[in-house]
Formats: sequence, structure tokens, C-alpha cells
Amino acid sequence: RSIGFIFDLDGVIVDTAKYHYLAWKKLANELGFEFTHQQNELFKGVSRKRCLEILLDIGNINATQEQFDAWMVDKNEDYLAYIENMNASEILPDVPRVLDFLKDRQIPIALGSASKNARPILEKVGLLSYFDTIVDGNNVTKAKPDPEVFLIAARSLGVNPSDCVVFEDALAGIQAANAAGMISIGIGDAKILSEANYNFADFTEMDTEFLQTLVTY
Ligand code: B16
Ligand code: MG
Repeated sequence: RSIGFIFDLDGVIVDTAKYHYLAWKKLANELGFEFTHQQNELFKGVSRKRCLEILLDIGNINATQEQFDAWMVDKNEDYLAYIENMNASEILPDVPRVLDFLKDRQIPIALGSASKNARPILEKVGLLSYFDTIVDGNNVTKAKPDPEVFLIAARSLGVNPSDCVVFEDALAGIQAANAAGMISIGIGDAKILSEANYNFADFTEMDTEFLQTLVTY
């Protein structure tokens, strides 16, 4: 029986939420309203399109299809300008330790992200080579909490869903992992992620002993 590991990107491997926030805030301000850090919490793990729908709701703005599409492009161009300068220093603590633990044991690793910018980000921070498969916003039709992204990742790793471990920082992502029948591990606020099978504030809290129990599950 083989086991596989699936990592979410934003909030698990790198903290890109702050760049998403700045880009959405710029758009909100241009449209004449504020966008707070607290509101940005609702955007975690959510697709770009859905984020814009929520943003326009917050600002009480009705958009034509043309405007909507143009604002999607504007937001992404601003976001791309932020991630342009990303480097390995932005990898979250102990992520490389966990990736090395798995690589040393030849355990297959997948990325399961809602982002359409996942590949360039992994490349910029120098982690691309760890991943046997990348399933991201370009490969899915249904957003988290739908399990599609993780099920495609499991299939592409050749591992049964019930033998997959998922690391996620968003509630929608934990729900997606649970719906896929996978072992869900919340990285972040245990109160928000209480539906996860296990919770850790970050990877520095996850010792080798725990990783060992996961790979021998
Ligand atoms: P993009 P994850 C998600 O990534 C982010 O958490 C979410 O805030 C963002 O809107 C979404 O990716 C789409 O990103 O605009 O780059 O396609 O957490 O699923 O890795
Ligand atoms: Mg995330």
C-alpha cells in the first residue's frame, strides 16, 4: 500500500495571502470602498472568480461581464507584480524539513491549490522539484470545499484517496480533504480548522515522530 501527501500552497507552503490582500485592496479602493484584513480571511482557498464576486458584494457594486473580466485581469496583474520578487526566504518555517522527510522516503508529493499561479510561485521559491504532480486552479472545474482538486491529485500520484494526507490552512480545504476521504491536517488556527483530523499551528510544531506515524498509517 502506498501513501501520498498533498500540500495546499497559499498559507501552507508560502504566505501569499498578504499579496492577494494588497491586490484586492487596491481594486476595492479604486472602486471607492475599503477592504479589511478580516474580510480577506474569507478569500483563503477561494477561487479568483469567487473572490471578486465576494468583493463586489462587499462594495455593493453591480458589474457588467466586461467590467468583471477586466477587474479579474487587473487584480491578477497586481498580484503577479508582488510575487515577481518572491524567493526562498518566503517559504514558511520547516516546510523544507517536512518535504525532505518525505523525499528521503520516496513518498509521492502533490500540490493541491486553488491558485492559477501555483507553478511560477513554486519555481520562484525553489520548491518545484519536490512535487511529483501539481494540481491547481488551471486543472479543476469545482472549487474547494469540493474534493475535486485533491481527488485529481491522488489519481495522478496513483494513490488511493484514503491513503492520502492533506495539509491545509483554509476551512474550505479541510472540508474538501474530508469529502475526499483523506486524512486532513489543519495548519493554522485550530479553532477555525476544528474539522481537521489533526491540527498544528505550523510545521515547526510537527515532530518527526508524528510524521513517522503518518507514513505508517
Ligand atoms: P489565483 P490555495 C488560493 O490558493 C488562495 O488561498 C486564494 O486566496 C486565491 O484566491 C486562490 O488561490 C486563487 O489564486 O488568483 O492565484 O489563481 O490556498 O488553494 O493554494
Ligand atoms: Mg491555502
